Amino acid sequence: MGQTIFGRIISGEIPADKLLDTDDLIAIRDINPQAPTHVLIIPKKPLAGVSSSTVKDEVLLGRLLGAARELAVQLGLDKVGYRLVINNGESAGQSVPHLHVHLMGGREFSWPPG
Ligand code: DGP
Repeated sequence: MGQTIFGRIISGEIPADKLLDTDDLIAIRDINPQAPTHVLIIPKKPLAGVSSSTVKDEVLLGRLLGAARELAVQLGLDKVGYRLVINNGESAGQSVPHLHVHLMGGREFSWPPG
């Protein structure tokens, strides 16, 4: 897989507003926020999406949700609620083919999402 914009942010080539940087993931503010708080949690491993992961990635997949949980506390969203989204594939709205979890909060969300 070629380098995506997230790969270039992970390598430091492109700057981003980073909230977290661990051995296996980063969290950055979304450049085009869909909520007052909108953070992307991105594994450093360049998986294109959930569909590209395997059973070997399950610890990493769990870490993405664990990071979301911790960030939600740090950002004051845990008590009021927040939405986690993973778009998998273009028809689902995925525009960057590097797995990422959207953490959004600070407004009301409707369901179904449309
Ligand atoms: P998705 O559509 O699920 O693939 O989400 C991709 C998100 O990535 C979208 O909400 C906008 C965000 N994004 C795209 N390019 C950049 C960038 O260069 N920097 C940051 N911080 N976010 C970006």
